[in-house]
Amino acid sequence: MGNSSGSSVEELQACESHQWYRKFMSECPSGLLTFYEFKQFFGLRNLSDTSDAYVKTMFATFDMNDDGFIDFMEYVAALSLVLKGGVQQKLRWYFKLYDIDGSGCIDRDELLLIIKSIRAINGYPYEMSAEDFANMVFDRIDINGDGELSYEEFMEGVQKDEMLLKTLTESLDLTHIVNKIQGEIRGNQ
Ligand SMILES: [Ca+2]
Ligand SMILES: [Ca+2]
Ligand SMILES: [Ca+2]
Repeated sequence: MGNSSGSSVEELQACESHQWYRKFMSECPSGLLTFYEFKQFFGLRNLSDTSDAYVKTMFATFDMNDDGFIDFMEYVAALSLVLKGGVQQKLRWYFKLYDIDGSGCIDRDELLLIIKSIRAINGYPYEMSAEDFANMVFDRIDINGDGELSYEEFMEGVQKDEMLLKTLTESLDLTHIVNKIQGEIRGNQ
């Protein structure tokens, strides 16, 4: 990152935060986003049961104090992760998201559910079946072959593997959704 343009970048970010704050407060005057409002906010409609469960898990990882609502601080934390977070930071968050039962490992069923949900949300066809894709992930990064991905296996394996990194991180499409909303915010100025 260059230092010469630092101040203008910060100004831009401050300006954007303000826009995001306005959007948050206009769509959610109470200051607390429920799961239903969360889906509305990100334009997620008519989700299948699988996708709905996935988005609910996503909501839960953003709801850091587990009170069932996303407040403005949690919203800002989520946005800054999506917009400015580094790879490590994002992967840590993905691990938490994918480990649905919070056991500290991602098992095959959890990964399969995630892959299916991501595909349902993205809504375009894939060459490889979700089952084959899950098996491939385990072949590549379940180093000790116990059928579960530990935090270390996930962090190291995904970072070393360009294709998995791209698929597992870009496929969440939250960045894409956020970019879309940013476009709308800019358009309304
Ligand atoms: Ca909360
Ligand atoms: Ca688990
Ligand atoms: Ca393992």
